[in-house]
Amino acid sequence: MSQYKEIANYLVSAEEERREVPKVTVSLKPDLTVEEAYLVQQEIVNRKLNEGRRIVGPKMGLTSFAKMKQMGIEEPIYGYVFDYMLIENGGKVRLSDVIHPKVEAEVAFVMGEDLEGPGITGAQVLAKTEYVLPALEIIDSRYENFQFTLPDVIADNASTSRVVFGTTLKKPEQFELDLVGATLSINGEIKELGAGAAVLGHPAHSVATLANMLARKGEKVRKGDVILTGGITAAVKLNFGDVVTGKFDGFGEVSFTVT
Ligand code: OOG
Ligand code: MG
Repeated sequence: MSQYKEIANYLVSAEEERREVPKVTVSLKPDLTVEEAYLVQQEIVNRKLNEGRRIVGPKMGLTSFAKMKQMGIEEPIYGYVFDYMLIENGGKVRLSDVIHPKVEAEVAFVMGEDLEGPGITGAQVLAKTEYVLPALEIIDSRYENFQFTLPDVIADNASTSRVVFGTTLKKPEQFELDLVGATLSINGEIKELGAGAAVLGHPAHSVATLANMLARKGEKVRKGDVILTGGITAAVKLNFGDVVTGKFDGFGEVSFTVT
């Protein structure tokens, strides 16, 4: 078995058994590079596809200037959302299904056409977008204490765990997505707030960056992909009984309960 596949199995076991594990770079592979981390991630994706899971779309992570600065990086990361990760709006996230979840408010894009980099711009993204919609992403690093290096988090499918999409679909031209404000409340109390501009200046830039990153591997963003563009707000830790609500200006609400 390749070492990448071995690391992929280590991380999928942690996810499936709902337990946190030491970072890959602690001892499994201390010299893991970003390029190798994406090969591990690819093994995770292949394994899930072989098990009959379906990809909903790619997701971008670490797209806020604050998170990039904190991680000391110049480029965001991506991972993949699978069908089994979807929770309906108003539904439940069971704590027993996850490890130490956090939630963040995001804007998602549904692509109407393929987007093939390099050189994709935000304007091109908007022209090829079918709809935009609000989302709450539940991230759940498989690593101890939710702590990791850049290669670790890439290998771990960018902490992807669950997603709740809102039910209000809008055409992107109805909005100035950089100015869309969002609040993230737990049990009626606002915990975090922000605007679309927190995401690389404009959420469309996040999709453009994704297309340009995928182009390096000869891949593209596909028509029908539902893409999470990255947290507008900081991520908030979830606890049993939390009622979580994301309110997005012009988009309505997205919510779920932690049980
Ligand atoms: C990595 C995933 C971050 C986002 O929107 O920035 C992410 C992490 O912070 O665990 O999904
Ligand atoms: Mg996210």
